[in-house]
Amino acid sequence: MLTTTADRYPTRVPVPKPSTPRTDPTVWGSQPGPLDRRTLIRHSTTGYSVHQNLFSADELSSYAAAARGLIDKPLLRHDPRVIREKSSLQVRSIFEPHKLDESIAHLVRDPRLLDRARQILGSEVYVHQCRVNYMPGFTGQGFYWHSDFETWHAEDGMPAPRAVSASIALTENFPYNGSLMVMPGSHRTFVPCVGSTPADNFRQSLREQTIGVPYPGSIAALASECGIDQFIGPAGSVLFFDSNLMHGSGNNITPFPRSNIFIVFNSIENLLVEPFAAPRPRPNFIANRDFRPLTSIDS
Ligand code: 6CS
Ligand code: FE
Repeated sequence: MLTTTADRYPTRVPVPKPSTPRTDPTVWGSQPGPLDRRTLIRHSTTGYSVHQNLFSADELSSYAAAARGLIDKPLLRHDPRVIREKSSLQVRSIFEPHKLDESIAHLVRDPRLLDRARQILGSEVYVHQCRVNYMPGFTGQGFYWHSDFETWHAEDGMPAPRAVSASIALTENFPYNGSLMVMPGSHRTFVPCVGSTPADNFRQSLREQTIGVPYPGSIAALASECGIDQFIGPAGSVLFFDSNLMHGSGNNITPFPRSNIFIVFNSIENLLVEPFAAPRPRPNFIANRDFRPLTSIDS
């Protein structure tokens, strides 16, 4: 008998629906790990935590070089994993860099990241999605306010917000070069979005998201309730943020690129099912369906 997973976070609805409270924990269980109690409480309350100096400058510059090297790879010129900016056609994101570069393959299995993700999610984890967002200087287009979980629930069939993103700064994240803005505490509210999901929506949404975008009224309400924080810091800074945290970034008109690697760890207790609000699942490079748990490498 085919079992269907209950949809506890309905979205992509025909008419506006009020926001609903999150009915899941943010930090799952109380497993031992590298995060102390104070950090776990802060992560649970605000929906994010910043981890400075996890990687050495040498390690970081090799990851940054690897990410830059992917841009000019002739083999990738017409690869669907390379997403270009709508206006400048410069590379906006490259998905699955961990399958394209050996050093990034190691990074996703680095215990300095894995052990934090396992502790927050209270289980073994696998990579749901990995991408480099390049946010090039002068022409980098931003990402409008959104909850990643809203998209991963609707279009990838992620049942619950039991996933955490690690954003690793490859270049300095200044306040003015398109750094990530987050609304602390917004992860505790689920904002249903209006509008059904077109087939193959990802072909448009990864360049500019128009479906799964909360109404300005909901964004304003959350912003006045939560405020807005910015993730800024030197290359090597790492932001862990909850899958349902409301976030966005502005355009980058400065000469300084804001390139970050995003690794999304999903719990093996939260495996993808059929999309909750889309005609069919997205491709594997956006929503990985190889659910084998990650094993750590010696860093
Ligand atoms: O659709 C997605 O999965 C991607 N879109 C955004 C704006 N953030 C999360 C993810 O990279
Ligand atoms: Fe996002």
